[in-house]
Amino acid sequence: FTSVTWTLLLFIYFNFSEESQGVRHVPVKGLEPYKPFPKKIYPRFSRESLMQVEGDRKIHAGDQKKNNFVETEQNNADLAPEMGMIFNEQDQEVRDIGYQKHAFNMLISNRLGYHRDIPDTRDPKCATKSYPADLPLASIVICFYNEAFSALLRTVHSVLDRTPANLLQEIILVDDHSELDDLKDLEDYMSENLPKKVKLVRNKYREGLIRGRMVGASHATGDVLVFLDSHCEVNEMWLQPLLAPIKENQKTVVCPVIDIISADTLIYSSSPVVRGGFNWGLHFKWDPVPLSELGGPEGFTAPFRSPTMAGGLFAMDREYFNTLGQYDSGMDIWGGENLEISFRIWMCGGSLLIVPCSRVGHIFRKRRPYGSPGGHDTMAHNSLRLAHVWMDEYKEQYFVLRPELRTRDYGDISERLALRDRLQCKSFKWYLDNIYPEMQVSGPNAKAQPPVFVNRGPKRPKILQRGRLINLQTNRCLVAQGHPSQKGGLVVANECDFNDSEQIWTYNEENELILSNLLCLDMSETRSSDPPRLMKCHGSGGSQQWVFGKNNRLYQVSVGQCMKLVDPLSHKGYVSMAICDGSASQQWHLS
Ligand code: LR7
Ligand code: MN
Repeated sequence: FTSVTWTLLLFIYFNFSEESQGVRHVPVKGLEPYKPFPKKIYPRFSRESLMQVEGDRKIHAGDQKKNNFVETEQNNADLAPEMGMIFNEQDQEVRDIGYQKHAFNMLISNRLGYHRDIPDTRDPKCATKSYPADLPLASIVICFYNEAFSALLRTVHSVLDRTPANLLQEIILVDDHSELDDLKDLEDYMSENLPKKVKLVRNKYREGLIRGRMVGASHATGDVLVFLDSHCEVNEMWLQPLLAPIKENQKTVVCPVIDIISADTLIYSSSPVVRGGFNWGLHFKWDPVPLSELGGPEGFTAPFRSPTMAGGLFAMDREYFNTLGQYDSGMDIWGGENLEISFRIWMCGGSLLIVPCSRVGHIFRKRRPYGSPGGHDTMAHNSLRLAHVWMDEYKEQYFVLRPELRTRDYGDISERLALRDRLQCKSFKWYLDNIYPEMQVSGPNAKAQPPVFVNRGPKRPKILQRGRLINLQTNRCLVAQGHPSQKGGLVVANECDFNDSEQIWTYNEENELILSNLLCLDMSETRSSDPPRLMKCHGSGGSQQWVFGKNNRLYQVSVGQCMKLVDPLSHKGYVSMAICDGSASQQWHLS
């Protein structure tokens, strides 16, 4: 009966007790006291590689003088597509590991450093607005799990750079038991480079972002809590427009407009003004803003009501956060808490607004780069809790779509039901009728007309050029190996046939290359060694973004490499991606 047996018994006990409760409920007070990270030098990317890019496109004009690269300012307006260019194996490694661990281009994130200018995406009228001088003090809470060091620090610095010091009580970083090595010198960086206002709390166990935020909030001392994800950049005058409506009414919860930071290029771009909704699968979605919500003398710059929030970026009076029941601490890791707090705010007497004059960028990834301990579907677990506590008879709409969840255990919700009772919250029917009338309900509860929407219409990128894509070494044309309508089909360099319209490419202002008006030339982001192929155009750049550059090169933005004819002597005409070297096999011309 040795230690092995004991370990086994403990293992069984913990697993069993977790299963039987449905969740591992770790109370906030059981928090481990703050422990510093062990020291380790953070590996920085090679400066030489960047200098080559600089020489090429002057993307760091004015910064060459400075020695410490990480301190350089990057102007987004000059952010060249070649920012992700790969010059050597080390670059390749940073890029590939970055995509694996973080699902965005860490090579570019690292090269950007911790400060950069971003475009002011606000409506120009916002700049003329003024706010009261005596706004409440903000505590910024940022939870992170295995975040890329450069993205986390850019988040923190953007807050420090663009927030008036007299409104900033503190920034609380909650490390949710991260496992990455390169986060270990955060403590070092903080003591050397950051003001005391930036604090670090480490969770002893992986709590997930929901309990993580509760931990962060419990350490806060400011009047207002402002939650941010760990891969954000706040924009000009972002905080004042959020604090002002809260000062006016403690029960107002506000969200900024969430701008888009591309996961592939890190380019910051403006988001349309939309509001939050959801579907009966209990997934958050964006909706157009009904005309009735906009208008008034302030027009598009006035805060407007939103049925739900995306979840990560919002500000709320700290006292109100507590009286409204914080979050459901029985929810794990990720998902559902955004709808839960949205329903709770509206049903229990508060209101949820989006403030168009406050803009914060967020890196939108195509996949979530982490799982949950034990591989549990935490979204389903959390949604079940939310449905059973808040949705009354309408939870049936969810179960119609997810019948397998009808009998799934969701743990103890008695505390949350008691909260709903204590706060004397309204019914879910009231919420649907008054706050989200456009939601379609099927069955006996079907509803009246949805309101009229602002119609923005799809944007069509302008065509810059049309023609054949010719490899200059061989004078062969890039064509589909099979039929150009075949998704996933490869492209090869063949004899040009000037009567064949299926060899015609269009190149547009989104830098897409579209063959025969059908499919886009595309690269796999995670398997950069795969050859280019034809895929449905997705319109979000990155893997479908191609740039013609110096030496007739055809540069792929997300992969950071150039297209190359593999063997000019072979008639097969295979192409692949390779480090850009200006050689003849890498020269292409669209004509
Ligand atoms: O176990 C975890 N522990 C954490 O601390 C898992 C995550 N986290 C951290 C993570 O490092 C990040 O800072 O929590 C934050 C949010 O996690 P993300 O970035 O993986 O989430 P997301 O951006 O994919 O998802 C959105 O929905 C989530 C539902 O639970 C949260 O509410 C996120 O905050 C939310 N993000 C946004 O609202 C940003 C805009 C996205 C949109 C639309
Ligand atoms: Mn996020």
